[in-house]
Amino acid sequence: MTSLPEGVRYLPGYLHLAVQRALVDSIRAVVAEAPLYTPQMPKSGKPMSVRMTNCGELGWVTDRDGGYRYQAVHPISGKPWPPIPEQLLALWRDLADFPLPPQACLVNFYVDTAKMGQHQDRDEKEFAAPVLSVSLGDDCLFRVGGTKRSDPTVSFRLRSGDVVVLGGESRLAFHGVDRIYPKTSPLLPKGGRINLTLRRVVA
Ligand code: MD3
Ligand code: FE
Repeated sequence: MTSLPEGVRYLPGYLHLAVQRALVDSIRAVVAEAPLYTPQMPKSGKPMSVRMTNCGELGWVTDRDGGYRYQAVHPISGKPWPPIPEQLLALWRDLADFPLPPQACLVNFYVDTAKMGQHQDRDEKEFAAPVLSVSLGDDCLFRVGGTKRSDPTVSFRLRSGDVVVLGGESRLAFHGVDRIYPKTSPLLPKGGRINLTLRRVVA
């Protein structure tokens, strides 16, 4: 496979540096309210290498006993997630082509050695809404396939400021992050990569 699945809108360099910096400030404020935690895989309890938090009325969480799910509160503090920053709501209005606002924003933080295995995003009930992804900080090698795990895959680099809108067929495509390229962006002083995904969870 040489091209992206149907329904992917890949917008390299969509966010200017000043906007990326402002977003990092907003995410720092989110993380101050709702600290990054280490999610666990369902059943095995194996820790993920990516740390996570959320903003919005719902957040995606996972732990050994509860598995993958959306919930209204932080799994450790028990407090409601902070609101989604206005810049992200505006980005959704501009790009999502969906009449309702996002309900969840998952914040993924990757250290140099972190990765995310191939998976589908299917814990939402609303598949008509796209997933909107924002990358900040170091580059990563991203890999996407088809709607079956055995489908061929294509790899590409995601860079700071890139936005991807996943609609149509691609909404249920297998995808994952194979590696981070350390020190490829000066945006985060201590390095690493942040990925934000805006989602509609229930109709
Ligand atoms: C899906 N995050 O949180 S989002 C996730 O970079 C997740 O942290 C990844 O997968 C991350 O569930 C990827 C960006 C993305 C880009 C292109 C895709 C997701 C895609 C193409 C098809 C399907
Ligand atoms: Fe995903």
